[in-house]
Amino acid sequence: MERTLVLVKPDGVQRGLIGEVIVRLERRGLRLVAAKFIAVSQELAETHYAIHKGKPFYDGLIRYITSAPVMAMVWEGPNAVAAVRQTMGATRPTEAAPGSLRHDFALEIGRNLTHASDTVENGEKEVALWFKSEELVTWGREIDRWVFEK
Ligand code: IDP
Ligand code: MG
Repeated sequence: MERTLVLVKPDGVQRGLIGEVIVRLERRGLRLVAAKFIAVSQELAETHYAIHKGKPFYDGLIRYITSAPVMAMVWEGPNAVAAVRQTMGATRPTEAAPGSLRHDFALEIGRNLTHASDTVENGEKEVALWFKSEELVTWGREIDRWVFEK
């Protein structure tokens, strides 16, 4: 089953939107695999956002993600990566589709509430970066056959 890393970033936590993010992912039919509420270390932030090193917004991004606790989660389901990116909306909130989280709750690209893995490959890497394998819960729900076709 495809897995993706989701972060409710510091602004989402401070604004009391952890529940809103979880509600939307649960309601979509995705299955929670792991969750932890943590203060992000400088080292974890730099590894997670290594691809953005050198960009003008990089220093601010590292300050943002380490500024207050985040809610880190792993969600799974068919096409989980694409489904979660769609539920979050485009990176720039003013370009996010109406009904998406970033459209409904954010205004600025540097305060866009959430992170979600952008490819299946990055999803696997990010899940391994943020969680130990023993923190990932393998389980099934009674309703899975009514949400997942196979
Ligand atoms: P994503 O979070 O939608 O995958 P990325 O392009 O991977 O977007 O950028 C990572 C994060 O860096 C964004 O979510 C946003 O918080 C921040 N970011 C990206 N571009 C800018 C910018 O131009 N100004 C400020 N922050 C930015
Ligand atoms: Mg990204």
